[in-house]
Amino acid sequence: MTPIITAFEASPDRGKGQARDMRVRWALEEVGQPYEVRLLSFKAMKEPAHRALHPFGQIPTYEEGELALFESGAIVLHIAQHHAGLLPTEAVARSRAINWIFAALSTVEPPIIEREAAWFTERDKPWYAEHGPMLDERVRRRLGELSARLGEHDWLDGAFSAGDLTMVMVLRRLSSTGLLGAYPNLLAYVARGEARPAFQRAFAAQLAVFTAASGT
Ligand code: GTB
Repeated sequence: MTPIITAFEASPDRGKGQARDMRVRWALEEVGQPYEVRLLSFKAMKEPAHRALHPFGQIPTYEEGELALFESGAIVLHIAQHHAGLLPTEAVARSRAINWIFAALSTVEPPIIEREAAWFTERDKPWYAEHGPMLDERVRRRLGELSARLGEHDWLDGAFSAGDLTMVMVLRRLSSTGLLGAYPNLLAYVARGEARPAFQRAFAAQLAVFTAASGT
């Protein structure tokens, strides 16, 4: 059965691979699973039909027969668990790879999102002069720790896994900030992820949505 995912009809990043359907597209491409995409406007995302799938009225969702999922991490994990290629088969190594999915989403991503949200909503407020550097520092702390663990390895724990896919997507959120620049091994890690043919296909598919909508 071909899964159906949802994505932005008009992504604010103009299809540059930041919206979270990109994680799902990349995972599907890695395992060679074809998929369909239902594009949604911001209005449609908040309507009852979509909220029945996604209680928070967001993208991405994933439908496969009777199954409907609505968290990008859960969707990536589902894909990785049901197809070969994104998780080791050996149980201990598999659990460690899953551990990295959660580390990306629960430990590394939150300070990145908090920093970005504050920049969008508070940067003209008087307190931002103190708050902004503090949020930068929280991100740097996590990047330093991650950089130390990655060292000179290509991937976080052996072969490329769903943990790396999720971590690379989380780190890409910093692309426009310059914060990754202090960690050459993390920059190289993100570049290695982006160089994977499956990433390239997913990125092209997401960009094509914007290109088609804008007629460019
Ligand atoms: N925890 C959920 C998950 O991981 O699936 C979070 C899902 C989420 O944040 N979805 C966002 C959404 O639907 C899109 S991805 N937002 C619309 C809304 O809440 O009304 C977040 C996102 C959006 C846009 C950019 N961008 O343009 O750079 C980057 C990331």
